[in-house]
Amino acid sequence: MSNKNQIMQPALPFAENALEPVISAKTIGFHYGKHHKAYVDNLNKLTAGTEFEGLPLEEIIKKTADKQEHTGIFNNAAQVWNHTFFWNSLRSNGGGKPSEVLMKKIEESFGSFDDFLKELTEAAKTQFGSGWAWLVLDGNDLKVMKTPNAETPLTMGVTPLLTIDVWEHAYYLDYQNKRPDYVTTVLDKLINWEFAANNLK
Ligand code: MN3
Repeated sequence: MSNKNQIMQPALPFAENALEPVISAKTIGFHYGKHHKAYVDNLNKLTAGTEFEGLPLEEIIKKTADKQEHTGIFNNAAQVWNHTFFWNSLRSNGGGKPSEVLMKKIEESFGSFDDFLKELTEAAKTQFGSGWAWLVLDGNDLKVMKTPNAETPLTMGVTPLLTIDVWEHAYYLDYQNKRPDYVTTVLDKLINWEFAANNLK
């Protein structure tokens, strides 16, 4: 059952096994096929017949942020958006260094690329419980942020450039409790700097 008013789950931008061995096909299968899909399905159930049915995803997120009576819709909508953004933040044979324009911006904002990596890694490691680590553009400066649960920089007046999902479901099958190993390996091998650079424009 589907109709034109429903939010669709975008296709993965890579094959389920494309990120191996850093993230297994099994993890991607559950994460995209069960977790991400459940947020899409729940969102469509919760918005059916409401003022939010048929609105673009970003609009649903912005209209329900910080509204206690719409927490359920916000959480599912933001998680749909955050996950799609996360898939695009990754690629096989990613990692390495960003291209010139983004690199220059990173050096201006953080001092050096290594200092930036340190700060992003620290944010991802220390986000208490479930959440996300982000690189965002705030005015003219790049910043590292972390958000709990479904919270998203999209509602905070900044432009997200890339994200890392640090909910346990993102890494537990492959890394168990070793979140730091997951984070450093993803940054080293999978981060899609081209995607981040394109979000700068
Ligand atoms: Mn997730």
